[in-house]
Amino acid sequence: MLKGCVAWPDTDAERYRAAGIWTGELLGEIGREGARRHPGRTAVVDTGGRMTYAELDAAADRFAAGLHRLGLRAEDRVVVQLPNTAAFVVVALGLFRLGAVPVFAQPSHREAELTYLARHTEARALVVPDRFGGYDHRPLAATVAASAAGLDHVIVAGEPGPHLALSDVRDEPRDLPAPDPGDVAFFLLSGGTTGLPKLIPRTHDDYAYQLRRSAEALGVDEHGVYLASLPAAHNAALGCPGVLGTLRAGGRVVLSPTPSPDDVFPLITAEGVTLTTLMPPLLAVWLDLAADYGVDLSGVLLEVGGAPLRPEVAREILGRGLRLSHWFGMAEGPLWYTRLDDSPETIATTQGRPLIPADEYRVVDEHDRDVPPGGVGEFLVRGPTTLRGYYDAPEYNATAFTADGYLRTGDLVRLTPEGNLMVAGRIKDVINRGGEKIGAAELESQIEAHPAVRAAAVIAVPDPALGEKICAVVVRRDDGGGLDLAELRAFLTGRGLAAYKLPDRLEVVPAFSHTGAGKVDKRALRRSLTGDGA
Ligand code: OOB
Repeated sequence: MLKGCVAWPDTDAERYRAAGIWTGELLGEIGREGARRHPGRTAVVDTGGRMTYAELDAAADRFAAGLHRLGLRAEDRVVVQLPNTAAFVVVALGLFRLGAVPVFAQPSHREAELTYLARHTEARALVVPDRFGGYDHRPLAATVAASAAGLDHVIVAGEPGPHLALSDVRDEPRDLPAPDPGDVAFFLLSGGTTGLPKLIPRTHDDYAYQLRRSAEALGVDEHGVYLASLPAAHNAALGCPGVLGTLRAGGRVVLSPTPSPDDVFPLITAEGVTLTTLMPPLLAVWLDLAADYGVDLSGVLLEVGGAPLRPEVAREILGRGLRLSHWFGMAEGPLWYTRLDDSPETIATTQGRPLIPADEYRVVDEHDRDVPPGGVGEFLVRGPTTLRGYYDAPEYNATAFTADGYLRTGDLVRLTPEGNLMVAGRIKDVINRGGEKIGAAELESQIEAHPAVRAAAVIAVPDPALGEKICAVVVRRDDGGGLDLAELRAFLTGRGLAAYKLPDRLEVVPAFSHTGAGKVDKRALRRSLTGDGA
């Protein structure tokens, strides 16, 4: 196992292998069978063009060989920040084939996040686009490389500027030693833990099983056409079954640069999309605009999760004859979903049943005692796709998992008598802004760097469109100078923080009240600012 990662205990690993859950499949094999069986069929479509299975397979091999020639080897970490383009797929498969370990960053991440990821994983290379969404990633990459020791290679998809062009990182395919399927294939970013963002190691064995199971569950085979409209770097679009699961099944992947109707609706019609993954706020926008754009969504299975989906919206979708699967998911591994033949009320009001039949789960109170049936408690999960430890975080791991290996999700749930999951809230200090997760502690420490701020507490405030927005509550320093929302946002942007983490609202209070445990009493803050103490 890669240093800093926690393996499953041998007894569990043996059980998962004996049950045919972990099969030794390598993620780098994705695309190979398609290239053999139907080389001329389209594998990937993006705004720049189309790639067949044969082209994708060859490009991934050449990229892996090019990295090898540069001196990269198995287990080397590579931060990958690419938008939804064919380059994302080529880079991911090439790295898997080399056995190097991609660290998937979001396109919206900036200096603060990328530098942290590069340093924390001791990355040897960084892959970025030239420009995306009007932003030039090349100077950003230069800054990150300059402050992360050992990051020797910046690779740019597109015009490279002073860096290496992705199109030049290629060589004649060569035989590379196969990685161990039980080892880490890539890292995902956690959607919310205490302190700095945590990294989730996903192994070949565990992710290959997630891809297989989720493709089976949603009926994705070689006729499937998957639209990635959320970033492919996020578990929801990467592997549920997403980009990788669709290619594994021999289907076609359509990559949209953004989830906005202008980008996705023409692709849905032109490519005959059969499945896409969405977070609830976008779903509402798509529903509102589909008729105006003349797009027919009836052929598309809508896979929705990541944040609470209002039952009224779900009922409207089903009422229009559209197909919906309602998901609870985490980058850490747990996945639950409603089946297509579940009743409309089950689909509208629950997140369904486990995707992974071998998962073990509990709903517990604050003393880790099982709550009575139907009661609300924290959701604990352990299983063949759920990590046993965050990367290089032994102290945090001691609290984030039970002694017997269950992940404490930080989500409050209850189970219906039929065994369906209902998310009821959370105890982790995270803001879920329309599906984007913002760790309060990370943002608070950034805000506290402002000279006018003595102390900061970040809380969620309700928002009709996004579900939650970010409110920064601060106690000022007497001598710190002026502070308003626009200035605070500019300050945080100047510190290299991604735009989705910027506060939507700023409140100044004279002092914080504290709980008995000495923490800022966020419930009291929420109550005083929103009338809601939940
Ligand atoms: C997905 O993954 P992450 O890692 O960005 O976020 C996980 C967290 C969960 O712990 C929970 O707090 C929240 O997102 N969440 C939901 C939810 N699904 C996820 N909260 C309420 N209702 C839901 N249906 O968000 C993710 C990963 C794979 C598939 C789908 C979503």
